[in-house]
Amino acid sequence: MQTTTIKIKGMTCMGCVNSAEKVLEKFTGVISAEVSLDQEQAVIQYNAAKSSIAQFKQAIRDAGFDVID
Ligand code: 9UX
Repeated sequence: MQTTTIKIKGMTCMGCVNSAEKVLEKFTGVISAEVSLDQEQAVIQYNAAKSSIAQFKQAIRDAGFDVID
């Protein structure tokens, strides 16, 4: 299992946080996704054999938020 932190901009309320968590938790490889509004980031525990950081970033962008690389 791996852990990654992705920096996210553009979340303004807890609804945004829930949306971001939901898109991340859809990936079969994601074990847990904790998104913080204050810290503007997602901490994701995942199985790198099943999903990738690039997929997570794309999903967050598709949900309407900005990812800082
Ligand atoms: Mo809050 Mo965010 O009303 O996508 S849900 S701004």
